Amino acid sequence: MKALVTGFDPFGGDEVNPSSLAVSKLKKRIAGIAVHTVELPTSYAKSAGVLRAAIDKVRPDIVLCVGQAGGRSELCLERIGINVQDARIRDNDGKQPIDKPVVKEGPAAYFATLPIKACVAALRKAGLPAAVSNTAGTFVCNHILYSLMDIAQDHPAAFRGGFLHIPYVPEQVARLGAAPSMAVEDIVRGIEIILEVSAERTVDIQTVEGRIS
Ligand code: PCA
Repeated sequence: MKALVTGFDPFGGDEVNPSSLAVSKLKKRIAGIAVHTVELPTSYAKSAGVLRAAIDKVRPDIVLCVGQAGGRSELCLERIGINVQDARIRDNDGKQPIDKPVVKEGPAAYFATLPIKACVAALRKAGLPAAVSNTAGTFVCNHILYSLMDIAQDHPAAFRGGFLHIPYVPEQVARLGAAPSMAVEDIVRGIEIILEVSAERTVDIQTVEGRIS
């Protein structure tokens, strides 16, 4: 079993991105899974190409992309990527697309294919705050979740994929001011648990994680 885990480089004027901080600390082998990592640029134009090249090279069974969601307090397993690019800020190429599709004439959305509810349950059992999220936003993280699942549609090597949005790390909140944060060690442990659960099961559990808003 092989896993590819990606993080993003810092964006929006920040000095670090907790996703690449955490991904760089992953062990090369977790519960029998060979773990490969790559950093993606926070760029609408370039990120999906770097991701596809890594998938072509590694030929993983599982792909987990990780990105920062400043302001969130939990490890958020994203359910869905939508075919929309609508940027509130510029990406690292200075681009700010408004209401553009990720893939012209692609489907409106793709679901992640990792067992997100089983992952959330296992994370909570390990004492880590976790949730199913029904929106990855409309910035580069949503773009990469949509692109990942679009690549999965016709890639010669079958893989399952998903996206994890993570809170700030404490050093960012020390600079930026009041917001929730999570220690990088806890984020690393969370990623390990997600990989273990995703390797173990292809079918998700049925638990109540729905939200009214
Ligand atoms: N978070 C951004 C893009 C890169 C990252 O780490 C997002 O949520 O879209």
